[in-house]
Amino acid sequence: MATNGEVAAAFEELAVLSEILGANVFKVNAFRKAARAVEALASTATEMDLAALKEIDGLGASTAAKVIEFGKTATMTELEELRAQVPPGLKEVLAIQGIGPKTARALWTEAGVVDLATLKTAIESGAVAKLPRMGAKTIENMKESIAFAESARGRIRIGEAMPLAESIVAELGKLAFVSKIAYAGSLRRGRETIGDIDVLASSTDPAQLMDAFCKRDEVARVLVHGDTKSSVLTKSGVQVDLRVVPLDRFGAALMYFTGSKEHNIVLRERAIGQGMRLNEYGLFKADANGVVAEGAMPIAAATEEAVYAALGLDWIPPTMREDRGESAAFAKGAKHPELITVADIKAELHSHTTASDGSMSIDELIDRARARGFHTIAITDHSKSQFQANGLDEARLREHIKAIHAARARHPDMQVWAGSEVDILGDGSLDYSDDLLAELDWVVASPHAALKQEPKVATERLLKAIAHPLVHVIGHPTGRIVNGRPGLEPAMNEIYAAARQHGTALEINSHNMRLDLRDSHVRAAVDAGCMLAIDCDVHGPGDFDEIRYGVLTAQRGWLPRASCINCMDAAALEGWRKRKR
Ligand code: DGT
Ligand code: CA
Ligand code: CA
Ligand code: ZN
Repeated sequence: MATNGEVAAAFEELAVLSEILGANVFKVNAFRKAARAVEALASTATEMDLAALKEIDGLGASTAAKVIEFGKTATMTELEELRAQVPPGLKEVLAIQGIGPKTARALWTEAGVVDLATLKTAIESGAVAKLPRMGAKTIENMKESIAFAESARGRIRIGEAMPLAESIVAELGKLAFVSKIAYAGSLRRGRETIGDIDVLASSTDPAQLMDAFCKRDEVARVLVHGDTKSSVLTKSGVQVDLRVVPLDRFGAALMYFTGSKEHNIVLRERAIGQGMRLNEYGLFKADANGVVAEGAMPIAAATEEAVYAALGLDWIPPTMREDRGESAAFAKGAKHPELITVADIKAELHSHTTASDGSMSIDELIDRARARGFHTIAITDHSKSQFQANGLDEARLREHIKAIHAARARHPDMQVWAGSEVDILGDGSLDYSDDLLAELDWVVASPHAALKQEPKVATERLLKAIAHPLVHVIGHPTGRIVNGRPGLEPAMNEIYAAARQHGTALEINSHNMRLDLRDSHVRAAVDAGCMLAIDCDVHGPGDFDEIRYGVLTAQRGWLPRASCINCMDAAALEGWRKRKR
């Protein structure tokens, strides 16, 4: 059964492809609208009949029929036709920051660009500069983005790796001859980018398991097909390794292949210091010369807990296995840090409705927040400078505040705040007057433009926003995009000190493309005594699910619950909000 996300993605691709092919704007918009409509649907689109689909706001006769077709064939005839007309390499051109479908079309039809390589040639030859609206600055930006994209290639975002690994583990795990299966490596440690996906399994029929793995739909090429290890490359260019290990050694193998390498080294040295040897087969007793007897049975190997315990340690969460002090913090008897989990998050404090660039109404957003078990939702649409995101001018914001406050009566069980994600302008001033900001319950201030400032200028800019008495949270403080753009590089120590001094929280934006603050920032901010927010920057219903990536990042930064405003109970959070009102 196709999910609404898959149907919406198909419509979005239809929109992009038809725009590249020069279709009229009504047609392009119809596809975009259909994508939004399906994405926002509470029930599964492909389970509905044609009549019901046509009733949905945003779907017409033709798009509704496409939903039906997608339900039956997992694709759309028109989509396949358009795909066949557009050079496949244009996808990577579109992935460059600042190149949308319109620009891609111009590059393709007027400068012969069909992929990244031809784009680079066309820039060098001056062909791109001859196109309309291609100033020297735009081209310079394009060149930087290309260089950045090339350097980042090879590591994929966790948001791409996780669903892939989870489907492999879930589906292979159902096979009768698979007794245990889990993903390991950097993915299990929750890193923001993943080099390759490592999967471990125990099986009563390893050969059959390897066959099943190598024959999966997403596999483009089998790199290695062995009895204990196979490696494949997926169609999207991701390498996945599967290793089969004995069931009674699964814990030791999982520890070894989860890493990090640095963490493993610390553990191995610890083992040696205690007269033992640790490897992927287990923890073994060594003799006076440090030698393990041939064929010796391990002291511990079946579970991670057993191996850690035999080393005198409590089980260390994978997100903390980076040799950043965890072996001391988790020594038996030490009071070790407790990690935040998704279940601890009780509020979403950065969200968008249809008033700016979100896909949900105020009521739907509140309903979805309640369904997550949250007690508080802050509605923070974009401010006026974000015109491309339909940012609200003063008059519209005042109307929006009224509408949000009116919604409270319909949702007395929820704490609903009228807020704004107000732009931090290039000079650190905010996009609305203080008078208007004071009318809001909640203010997230975020940098969106001018993200290539000198570090000194960027520092001053953020410090000004942090010190503003009406600002509660700094949203995605650096503006970086994972594998996309580096963002601001302010003097972070000054940022943490000011945030602590002014009681302004710093956000971990959970979206897997942002993860901003990143893990190392979180750790330093916690050490500096800051409060942090973990938010999803919700634009559509699916965005609530991004919280897992924000929580993994928080764990990697050793963020305690007490330092996270989203973990407060409703009254405490309200009290925290009011300090700035
Ligand atoms: P990645 O794939 O680059 O995102 O990072 P990892 O951490 O997944 O690294 P990967 O796939 O090369 O290896 C998986 C784990 O296996 C790694 O985290 C630790 C373990 N490992 C691999 N090679 C070595 C090694 O030479 N020494 C030790 N101690 N552990 C290793
Ligand atoms: Ca890996
Ligand atoms: Ca690997
Ligand atoms: Zn936002």
